[in-house]
Amino acid sequence: MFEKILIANRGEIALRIQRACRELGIKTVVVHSVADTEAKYVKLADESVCIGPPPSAQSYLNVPSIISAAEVTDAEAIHPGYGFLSENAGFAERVEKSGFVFIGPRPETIALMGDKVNAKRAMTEAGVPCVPGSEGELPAEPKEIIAIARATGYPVIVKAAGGGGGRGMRVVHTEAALLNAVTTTRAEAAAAFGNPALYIEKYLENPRHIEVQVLADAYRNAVYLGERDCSMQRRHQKVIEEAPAPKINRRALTRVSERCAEACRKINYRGAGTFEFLYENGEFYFIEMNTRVQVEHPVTELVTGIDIVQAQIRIADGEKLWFRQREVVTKGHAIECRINAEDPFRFTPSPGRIDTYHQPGGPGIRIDSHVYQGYTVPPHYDSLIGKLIATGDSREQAIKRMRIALSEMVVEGIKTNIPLHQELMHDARFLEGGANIHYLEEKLAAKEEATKGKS
Ligand code: MV4
Repeated sequence: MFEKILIANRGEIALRIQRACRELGIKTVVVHSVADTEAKYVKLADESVCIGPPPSAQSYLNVPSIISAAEVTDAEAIHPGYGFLSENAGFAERVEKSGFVFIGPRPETIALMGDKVNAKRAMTEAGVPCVPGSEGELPAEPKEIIAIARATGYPVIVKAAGGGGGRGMRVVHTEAALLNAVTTTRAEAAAAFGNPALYIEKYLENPRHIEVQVLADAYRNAVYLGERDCSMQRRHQKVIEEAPAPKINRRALTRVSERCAEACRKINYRGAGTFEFLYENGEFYFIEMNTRVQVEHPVTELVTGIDIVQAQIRIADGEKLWFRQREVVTKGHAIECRINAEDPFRFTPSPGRIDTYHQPGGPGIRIDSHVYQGYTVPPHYDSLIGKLIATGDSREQAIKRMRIALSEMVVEGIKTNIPLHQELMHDARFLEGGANIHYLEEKLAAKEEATKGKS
């Protein structure tokens, strides 16, 4: 096993990776920006290296500094966490060319999935059902584009091959609006991603966002660890995630999950991965694959008992998968509330000093957070200050425990979205289960309308 791993990330996931390393008996090196010098997880690490000023571009995205830090500390492997360089194929390649192990898939796999047209083609070939639409990249010829959209059927969505996660896409309702939408999206894609390639899909009006977690080793063994429902989101930021997904077509889910594991074997996938699907009318449609550990991985860990971060490390170390698909049994229910330093209903960031902090606890409560009383949330990064995760034998029990935990939790000095979570844990549509990706935004818009002029 590795003796020392460098963690190329910050915040709660840097601490989460550090804990996985500790349990595996691996020493840790944390790289950090000037803004994170006083962070507790930096002091907890065996070693730390300051790699630059607060802006991410000069620190957490600074590839030469990170590689140098690995060299001077004699780290053997680099864990990229999520965000930052985690899905940057060029970084993964530099890591490996410099003689370190990248804890994640092969650079070619990251590049393949980063191009959404190629990713869809690979998944179609591997038998994973995709959203109907253009076969591959859109041609330049207007007549052909019109024919493709017509064959797909309106409404359609025009997406950038280099996009993903909600960037670079446009919904088109009529043929009259098509070519302008294509021109605009193409220009945006060229500017934002350096890749003007586009594709078209049937626009699904009211889907849920369901994702399948997989683990694959370097020897074409692959398993799926069940699904997560991530539909409760606002502006492509997930707010609540849960496992298993309530009110789902279980037979369709099992079938699609098996296809995901099979696709991993086919493309020689390695490490942890997530297949993102839209789910509508009992059917799953692949949209994208994420090649990193995800923020919401704990809900899967809690229903399967499998430590996904440790699994990533063991797989990167060359270990063969140590369990089979039939040994993956999910039990109970888990719900995660993302706790953000932000105004709970206006969503403006609220960095600053946490003057008072009390963490909840008790049966079925897990908190993944790097913050503490007296900690200052820096303004330079995303607003996630922790994840509150509740488990129970049933969804109802998990919700009850989440309500209690939220009521116990005290964060003063900055604003957090805890009040939003408290409201959602009593929201009739959430309690019913199975709300779609638009539900939260519609609820917030209705609330905004109702309070207009009152404040
Ligand atoms: C879609 C869609 C409807 N139909 N594709 C947004 C993020 C990116 N990963 C894909 N996205 C969508 N693709 C088709 N064919 C609706 C969305 C979408 C969405 C998807 C998942 C979670 C939240 C979302 C919010 C708005 C739109």
